[in-house]
Order: sequence, then C-alpha cells, then structure tokens
Amino acid sequence: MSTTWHVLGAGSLGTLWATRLARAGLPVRLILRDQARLQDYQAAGGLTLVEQGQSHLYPIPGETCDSPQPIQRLLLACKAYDAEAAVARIATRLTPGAELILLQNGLGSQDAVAARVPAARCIAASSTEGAFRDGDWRVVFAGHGYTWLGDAGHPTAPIWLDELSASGIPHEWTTQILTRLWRKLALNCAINPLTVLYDCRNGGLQQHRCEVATLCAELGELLQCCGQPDAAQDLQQEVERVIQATAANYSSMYQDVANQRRTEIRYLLGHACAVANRHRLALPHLQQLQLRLKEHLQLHGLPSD
Ligand code: NAD
Ligand code: KPL
Repeated sequence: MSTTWHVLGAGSLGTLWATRLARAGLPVRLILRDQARLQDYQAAGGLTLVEQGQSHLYPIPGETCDSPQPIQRLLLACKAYDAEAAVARIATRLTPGAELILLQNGLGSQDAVAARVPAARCIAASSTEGAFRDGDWRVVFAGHGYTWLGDAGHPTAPIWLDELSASGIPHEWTTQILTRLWRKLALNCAINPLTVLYDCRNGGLQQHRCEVATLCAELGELLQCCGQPDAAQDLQQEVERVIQATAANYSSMYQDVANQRRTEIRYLLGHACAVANRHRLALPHLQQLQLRLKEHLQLHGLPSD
C-alpha cells in the first residue's frame, strides 16, 4: 500500500504536483486552511490542471489542517512566508519519521520549518517548473522544468523518487541542494528586484548591464563568504543568459507586485543581506537595492518583509 501524499497548499505548485501524482494512481490528499475553503473546494469537485490548452479535473480528496488523519509524507506547497505557520498547524499530526518536501523558493523558510518539527526529515526542493492559477482551484502548467531535491543533513535518497518518475515529475536527487538553492537565490536577487524597480520585463535589464554586473559581483562575494563557491561560478554569465532567454517574461516578483500580492523578498534579497550582515560583509549595492525595493513595496501598500 503506497504512502499517502498529503499536499498542503492548493496553489500553483501544489496543484501541479497533486494532479500529476493523482493521475499516476497514487493516493493524494489536499490540506486546506479551514472548513470554508474545504466546502468551496468540494463544491468545485476537485483540482483542474490545464495542460496544452486541455483541462482535466482531478477529484482529489480534501481535508482541513485539523483533520485527525496522521501524516507520514507532506508536500509543503505554500509561499515561504507561510511555511513555518502552516507546519505548526499540522505538526501534531506528523508520524515518527515523517518526511516533508519543502517547495519554497529562496532560503530561510526551510530552517524555520525544520526547527518547528525536529523529529521529521525535511527535504528541500528547488524547481524551475512554472505554473499559474487562472481561476479558483485551476492551474495552468506554463513552463516545463526540473526539480532538484536534497537533504543537506542526510545524503540518502528517499524511496519515493520512483513515484515522482511514475508521475512524470522531472526531478533529480542532489547532495548539493544548498548550492542549488543559493544559486537560484542569487539569480533571483540579480534579476527580480530590478525588474520591479525599472517596471520592465526581464529583457529590459539588457539596458542596465553595469548595474546587473555590480550586483553579480557582490552576490559572488557573498556566496564565497558563506562557503558556496560552486554557486558563485560564472554567476554573471548565467544571469545574462537567463535575462536573454526569458527576455519576454515578467519575473515572478514583478508579477507579485503587479497583482498586489505579497513578495518573498525576505527569503531572497532579505536573506542575502541578512547573511552578509551576519558575516560583517559590506555589500553596498545589494543593501541599497534592498532599501529601494522595500520603499517601492511600501509605496504600493505591500509588506516590505
Ligand atoms: P501559491 O500562492 O499559488 O500557492 C500557495 C497556496 O498555499 C495558496 O493556495 C495558499 O492559500 C496556501 N496556504 C498558505 N498557508 C496555508 C495553510 N496554513 N494551510 C493550507 N494552505 C495554505 O504559491 P505557488 O506559486 O504555488 O508557490 C509556492 C512556492 O513555490 C513559493 O515559494 C514559490 O516561490 C515557489 N515556486 C513557484 C513556482 C510557480 O511557478 N508558481 C515555480 C517555482 C517555485
Ligand atoms: O526564477 C525567476 C523568477 O522570475 O523568479 C527567473 C526567471 C530566473 C528570474 O529571476
């Protein structure tokens, strides 16, 4: 009998994972915030995944955080700023040896979650897949990508990776997950805040090459300083490549701000600046960027952390 995949967070990535796991015939249960959300979900009849213009409804069973069912495997698919509180709500349901897969972007939330549930195994993920919601309980699979999974404290791969393969979820186990997370964080810090401040698509940063290069140099210093030299390797070249390859796209932070949604600044640029401060490393351009971004968010009535 397969272990149930409990998926907390019926947003973009949670739906993308839950529907593919369910499609492969695996047992999946969706954890929703409260009774009102559960009733709304049940009225919709399930989650809908839109792929290549085709919609498919998956009647995945739902429950609230307060359901009594024990949780052995949890896919945490909320935003980084919700992760710790969300896990605190289901902590008493975790079985001994429970495994959590943390899909949050950036860094900082993973440690906060792990500290909340010290007996559980926390596996971090870094994903380049793309999905967005086009309605309640509906998600569009927008960009094929890859998910790296790893546990910084324990190199052994979990047994359920073959279930991801069976579900068509492209993935790889890595013993260097922190390097992956830091590299993505650095890319996001070099690109996303500037797209917000210059109100442009990623390609618009081709007009700000010097500023991008200066940020990459400081991010490289930071990565070296916190023991992540591999994440610093050719950072500027990769940032320029991503800017070019995604020139027509709006960054995820740009989209959050444009839609009046809270950003994950605290786990991206905020984390980079906090770690630099802890190491007494002066990174004036990165710090200035953080100040400018915070001011911009406040001006738009959004949380600046
Ligand atoms: P999202 O906002 O679409 O979904 C998050 C969901 O979690 C929401 O439905 C929210 O209501 C729910 N949630 C929050 N707290 C909860 C709680 N206590 N109980 C139950 N549900 C709760 O977010 P997303 O876009 O899926 O992003 C999730 C994470 O994945 C983020 O860190 C993001 O940066 C990362 N990510 C997203 C994408 C993408 O394409 N969407 C790609 C790569 C990485
Ligand atoms: O991941 C991204 C995002 O928009 O969040 C890219 C495309 C790499 C830009 O930083």
